[in-house]
Amino acid sequence: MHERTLVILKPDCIQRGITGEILSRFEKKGLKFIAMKMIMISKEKAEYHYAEHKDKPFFNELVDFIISSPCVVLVLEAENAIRIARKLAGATKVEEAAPGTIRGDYVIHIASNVVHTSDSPESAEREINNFFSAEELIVYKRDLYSWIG
Ligand code: 3AN
Repeated sequence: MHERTLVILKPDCIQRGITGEILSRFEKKGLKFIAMKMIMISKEKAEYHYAEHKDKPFFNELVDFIISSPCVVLVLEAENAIRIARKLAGATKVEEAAPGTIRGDYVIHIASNVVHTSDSPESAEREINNFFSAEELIVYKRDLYSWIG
């Protein structure tokens, strides 16, 4: 059973003009894009998305940042999509993010770290439903990937 994960290209990604480069990393890996759109995230959706961090000292900063400018939100599908997308994103702590990962290559501060990726199947489902309706998740076949769909 293929797994789905939510990825957000955060405001700093769009502001820096590296959206194409970052999308390309997920695309070249072979993850299947089943939904993608550019949006201004509402405060309400941002607070719901980051609900697990609501008691952290950086919560307000986190919400204010994600609503500050457009984001690209996408849903990727593959076997183990959640862990694969997190590997591509790299470690949260910038000094631990390996070169070759998105954060390893593009991030110097934790508060401006280019991408979000879901951390568990439960989070992925909640996060996908926060940004996409069922009709927006497109079911299609990829001929070149006939063995995985
Ligand atoms: P990840 O995005 O790697 O799953 P989480 O879930 O631990 O990381 O944190 C969510 C987001 O909160 C991070 N991507 C980062 O933008 C932000 N964040 C985490 N820790 C801090 C911190 N100490 N200061 C500012 N922002 C932080």
